[in-house]
Amino acid sequence: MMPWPLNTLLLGLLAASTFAAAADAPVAVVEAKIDGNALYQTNCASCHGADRLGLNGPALLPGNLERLRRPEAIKTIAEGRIATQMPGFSDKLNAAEVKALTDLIYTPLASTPVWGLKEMQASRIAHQTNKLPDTPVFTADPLNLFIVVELGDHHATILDGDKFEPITRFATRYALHGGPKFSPDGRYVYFASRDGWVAKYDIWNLTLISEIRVGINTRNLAISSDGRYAMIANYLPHSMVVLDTQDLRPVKIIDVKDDSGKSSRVSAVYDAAPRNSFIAALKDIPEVWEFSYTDKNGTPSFQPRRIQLDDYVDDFFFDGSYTHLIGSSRGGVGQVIDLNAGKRITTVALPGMPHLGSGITWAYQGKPVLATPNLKEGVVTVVDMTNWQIEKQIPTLGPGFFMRSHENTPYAWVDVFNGTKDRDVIQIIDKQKLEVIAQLRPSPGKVAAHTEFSRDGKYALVSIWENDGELVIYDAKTLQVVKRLPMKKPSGKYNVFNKITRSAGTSH
Ligand code: DHE
Repeated sequence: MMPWPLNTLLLGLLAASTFAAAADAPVAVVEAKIDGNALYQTNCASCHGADRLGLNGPALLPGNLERLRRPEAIKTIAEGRIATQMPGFSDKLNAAEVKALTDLIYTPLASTPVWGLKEMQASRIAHQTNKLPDTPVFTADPLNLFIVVELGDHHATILDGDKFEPITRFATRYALHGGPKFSPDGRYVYFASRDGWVAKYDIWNLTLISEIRVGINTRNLAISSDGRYAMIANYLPHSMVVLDTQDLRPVKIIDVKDDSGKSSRVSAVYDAAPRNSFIAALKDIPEVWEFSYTDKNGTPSFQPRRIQLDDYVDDFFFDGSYTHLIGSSRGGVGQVIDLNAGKRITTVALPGMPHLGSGITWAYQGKPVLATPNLKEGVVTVVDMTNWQIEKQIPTLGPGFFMRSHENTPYAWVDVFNGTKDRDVIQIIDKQKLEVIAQLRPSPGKVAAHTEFSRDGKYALVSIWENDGELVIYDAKTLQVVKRLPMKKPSGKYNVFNKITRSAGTSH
């Protein structure tokens, strides 16, 4: 980085030349040039990376901004972006400075970063190669553990889900994002960080096994239902990566491109266990891709089955049998895709910006319903999954982010994380009345978000989203606090049993 921003130097030169020329009028007027790069380093680099390759914010390169037109980019820099951590800068930067930043982010880098097989292999670290015991080194129920991701200082805690006592706490890569995923028996947990690191951790032996960097800017990862493969979705490069879960060795890298050669970021990838496949949606190409992992002759080919659509899919959810995918795009309509037929069968009039990734299902009057919080409006939308009609819009105190329930509780819990006020509230919805019946303030004045239930559904754990935050543990029936545990910005917590049994009340 330059010791002095270019605009300071130019202003200095301008002042000097004005002084020197004072005696010899007329003076030429030189306009100070705004240095977009210096502005970027001051205002953007801490989240988007000094090199614009992304950190906990996405990469800011022309190839990754394809769906964001310049006027929208200007608005985003000035006003912030809904449903993300991106603040508005209009109080710090003037219009010309915002424009200079916009010009910068639409300028290609001098050299395009490469992250291929060679780079991945070189990054792989085998922390543990010895065979470790096949029984847990602790006495707690190995299926009723919670993995708590603490974003505040980039650690994870393994929590005994009966005693609510930490078993261990260990450092993770920087800025984990998305739910960690488990092996089918719950022994191993896999993490993905926003900057592309995937880690495999042996919960029973409390030991980190291996790590590999699979991308520069990563979305999320999925584990096959047979436990053999991990599939990772990337924003940068425009790729998907398959790893052998045994040792995290790369099995296949898939360039994400359409027939014309246009490449795309990947919105996310999920395991569709009943179909024995991974399903991914693309951000810049209106397609959904399915990768079967049923072996015909040894290693699956991981050739995508491409389902072409009329609209992009940014956020999505599946029905219980994984026959239907319900997708939405920022500002678009909800579309229901029949994965067997390989086409869109209907649309759903979802208002605002539903957060389908946080959707949950339950039985209501004998039929399955899907409920989703909304990132833009104070409403939880309940959709009848037999006919894709809206059953009810439940008004809430403000836009939410995460929603959770469990088979053994009559309630669903939703936060006001995306609101401008009441962000310290968790609202409790009665799943049969379809209305809010209680609201909790776990720690008044502090942001509360992300609930997860214990294995039996008797306890609900809520995060206080602060660097010096907490897990607040509730009796899910009486709605009384039973314990508080200090944690560093516990962004999410994941119960082994609920995840590996695919509880309808949690994310998969
Ligand atoms: Fe997330 C899950 C996408 C912003 C915290 N988030 C996910 C998943 C996706 C996603 C696709 C599911 C992945 C999985 O579990 O396999 N998130 C996005 C976005 O597109 C968005 C809106 C913009 C972005 O910056 O990428 C976004 N997410 C955020 C945040 O700002 C949050 C609050 C803080 C952070 O960590 O950056 C955040 N997202 C989370 C968490 C989960 C998640 C805690 C896991 C939820 C779960 O319980 O499964």
